[in-house]
Amino acid sequence: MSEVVKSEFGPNLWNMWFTEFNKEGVGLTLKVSRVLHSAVSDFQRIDVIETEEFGKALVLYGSIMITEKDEFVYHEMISHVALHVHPKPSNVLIIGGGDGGTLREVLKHQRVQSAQMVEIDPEVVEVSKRFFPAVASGFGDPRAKVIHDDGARFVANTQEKFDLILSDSSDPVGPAQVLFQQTFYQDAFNVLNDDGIFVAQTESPAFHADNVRKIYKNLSAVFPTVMMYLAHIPTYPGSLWSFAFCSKRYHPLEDFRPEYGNITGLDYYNADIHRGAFALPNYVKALLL
Ligand code: SPD
Repeated sequence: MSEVVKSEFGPNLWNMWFTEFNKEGVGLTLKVSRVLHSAVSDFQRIDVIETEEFGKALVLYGSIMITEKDEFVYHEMISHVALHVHPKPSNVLIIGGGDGGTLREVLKHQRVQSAQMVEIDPEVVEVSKRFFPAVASGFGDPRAKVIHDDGARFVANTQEKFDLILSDSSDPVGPAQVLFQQTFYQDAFNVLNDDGIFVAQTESPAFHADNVRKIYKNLSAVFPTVMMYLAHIPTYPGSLWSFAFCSKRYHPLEDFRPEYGNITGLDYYNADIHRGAFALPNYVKALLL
């Protein structure tokens, strides 16, 4: 006799799909096997879904922040590029990054003595610890410190100086909007040491061309060196994601030192990727003119 297995989630869920609308008329659709968490924090809507192809995904404000399958690309690329250029990145500041993935990568470098993460939304940190322990693995490191504050307010007020600032924000809607403005970039510049580096995630050149243009204009008004680099992230809009390397002194290619890292076990970043990531297609170069 066969047994009917009842799903506690109901029969329809097995045909459930999540669509992130990337821009008018375009979206990424993933088949969902379970909804694990849905809440509205003081700052945003937070969802954790389990997808068939990419494993668990953290969705903030309707936009995918990480998936288990491809988070390594983003987190390795926002962290290791600058960490292989700066000779002494002792004091690192992460703005946003509540899931902990950037913190995890930064802490792989033994030259980092302190890594502070300023995340506005404590619920994102809690959700990541609960559902993404492999991403949140750096929170227990004695060099890590988590501050719950607005990142823009923090850099405007802190008396501390940093060697490296990584702006691991969500998209420029909702609470993260301010992290793409010139005022924030100027405040970040001011709290960097004289040879400091600032790296920011700068959205999709394919789908957010106007945003990308504005962001680079704002950055170039502040930093003497601003160079875009790219990474392939399957679940981000357009699958092609951009980052800005902004610096007071160092050049991302001339001052690149593969030996600074002395780390193994990365799944995306390597010396060839470091160099190749700064090669831009012509339509992307045109956004920066
Ligand atoms: N559209 C997605 C942009 C997300 C950038 N931040 C991701 C945070 C991961 N730590």
